[in-house]
Order: sequence, then C-alpha cells, then structure tokens
Amino acid sequence: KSPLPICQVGFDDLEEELPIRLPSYNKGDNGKVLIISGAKGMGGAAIICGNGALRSGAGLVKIAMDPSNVTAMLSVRPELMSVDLYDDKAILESISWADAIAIGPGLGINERTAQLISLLSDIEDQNLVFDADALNVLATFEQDYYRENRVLTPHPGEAARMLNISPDEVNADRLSACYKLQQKFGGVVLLKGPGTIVCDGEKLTIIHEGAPSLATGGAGDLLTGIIVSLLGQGLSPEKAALVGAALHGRAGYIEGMKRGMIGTLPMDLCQNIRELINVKD
Ligand code: NPW
Ligand code: AMP
Ligand code: MG
Repeated sequence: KSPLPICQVGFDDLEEELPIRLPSYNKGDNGKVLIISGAKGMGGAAIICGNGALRSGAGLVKIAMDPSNVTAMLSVRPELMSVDLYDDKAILESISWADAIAIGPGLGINERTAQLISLLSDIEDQNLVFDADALNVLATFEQDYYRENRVLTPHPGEAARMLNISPDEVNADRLSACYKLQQKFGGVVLLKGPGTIVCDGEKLTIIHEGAPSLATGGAGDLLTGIIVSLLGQGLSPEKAALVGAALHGRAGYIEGMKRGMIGTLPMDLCQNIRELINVKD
C-alpha cells in the first residue's frame, strides 16, 4: 500500500507545462544555468549534461569542470562556457550568476565533491539538481542535509546508497524507496529506471515514458541537463522533474523506434528533445 496518492502521466499530459518563449525574451530570460560536473577523465558526463541543458532551451550554460576537459568540450559544443572546478572564487561568482544549478555528473566520490556541495549549502534563491556523485557523497554525510529547493535524481544504485539498503531492495518496492528518499532528504525526488517515479512529498507520480535505448552510459547525465535547464526557465522543482523525465523518456523512445533500441547514444537524443520542447509553439 502506498503512503501517498499515486498519479500516472505521459509526455502528452505535461505538454502544457513546457516552458514558454515570448518573442521579447533574451538569452538571460531563458535561464542561466551552472553545471558542476566533469572531473578529470569524466568530461563526457559534463559535455552531455551541458548539451541537454542547451537543447532543452537554457539561454546560457556554464560548466565548472576540470580544466583538462575544456578543449574537448569546446570542440563539441562551443556554445558552452566553463570555469575551473578547483577555483572557489570563480565558482561562487558563477553560483551568484546562475538561475539554477546542477551538481554531480562525473565528479567522483571525493573530498572536492563534498566541498562543492558545501558551497551550495546556503543557497535559497536558486533551485538545485543533485545527481550521480553529489548523491553518492550526500549518502556519506552524517546529517541528512534536508532541503526543499532541490531535485534529487538517483538511479536505483544511488538510491540504495542513500537509504543504506541494497539495489534489489530499492527495485522490489520503487514507490516506497522514492517516498523514503523524499522524507529523508526533502524537496523532490526522481527515482530513475523503467517507469521513472517522482515524489514531491504529497504524491507519487509514475511517468510512462522511456525505453531501453536509454540504458546506456550518459543517459542520466543528459537528464540532469534537461532538468536544470527547465528550472532555469522558471519551472518549479516538481514540474521540472516531471517534464524533464517525460521529455527525456519520449526522446529516447522516438530515437529507439527510429534507429533501433540497441546502440542509441544520449547525444543522439538532442534533436528529438529540441523538437519535443517546441511542440507547444
Ligand atoms: P549493477 O552493477 O548494474 O548490478 P554507479 P554510474 C547499480 C559518471 N558517468 N538497478 C549498479 O549495479 C556518472 O555521472 C560518466 C539496480 C552498480 O552497482 C557518475 O559520476 C560518463 N542497480 C559516475 O560516472 C558516462 C543499479 O549502481 C551501480 C541500477 C558513475 O556513475 C557514464 C552503478 O552506479 C556515467 O554517467 C538499476 N537500474 N542502475 C562519461 N561519459 O563521462 C545502477 N545500479 O557506481 O553510481 O556508476 O551510474 O556509471
Ligand atoms: P543513469 O543511470 O544515471 O545514467 O540514468 C539512466 C537514465 O535512463 C534514467 O533516466 C533512466 O530512467 C533511463 N533508463 C535506463 N534504463 C532504462 C530502461 N530500460 N527503460 C527506460 N528508461 C531507462
Ligand atoms: Mg547517472
């Protein structure tokens, strides 16, 4: 029995929630996004995340990354900006600049990730996304670090670490695991996997989108970019999680149906995301 009411939605139910773009908007109106992501050797996570943010409409996207990844990033996507992952002053300036902030993809489980999480501890004006290694490090903190203005996006392995149980236990009762994470950490929790679940503390929503084409490295990093972009464009944490998961899931389904579920890569989804986010206009 579920502790909260259960809703079920698909992309079509959420179309009305897609961000609007008035003719008068400039790039600053479309969301300035900071992504803290991409330690040495994991620049790909940051690049995929940054692409997800741009293709879902963010006006400006800056990545705090290890400097060794910058050349690769610019060769793939010159629209992205960067700051040094190890420069606290530059990162604090970027935090003040940003409308929404994501942290975690490809950061590694280490002291620097814990320090970067601490830099975000007093943020109240901007909404946040915590993914991947930000979640793994959060799981090691003594205190639960409860907060409202945040979307957590664990896969079942990360959820298991955060709840101190096994991935099998998470998958045995995904609704309950998502609810427990929300109670423990606050804000909005998005539990990944076939049938993504979002909990905002009042209800559990199952999103009927997605496809096996998404079961590949980098798919989650792309989702984080989409959600932080939607936050930057003014969606609430709950709406950004719901719309982000539906957009990502539908884009993966379309790509899988077009060219096959096997061998689809996260970056292949970008043009589908672009088309889907424009359906309202
Ligand atoms: P197993 O082994 O499948 O049974 P990790 P990660 C479990 C970055 N990336 N159901 C899984 O169990 C990320 O952003 C960088 C059940 C295993 O134990 C992170 O920073 C890329 N269990 C970092 O790498 C592309 C599940 O969780 C563990 C599960 C590590 O992220 C790739 C694996 O999770 C990647 O995105 C499920 N559905 N899913 C790049 N190009 O730079 C997972 N598990 O150890 O957190 O590893 O997710 O790959
Ligand atoms: P991550 O494990 O962080 O890379 O995230 C993987 C993303 O792909 C999440 O959004 C999952 O919900 C999605 N995903 C992975 N495998 C499947 C699957 N078999 N069916 C549907 N969605 C999936
Ligand atoms: Mg991930």
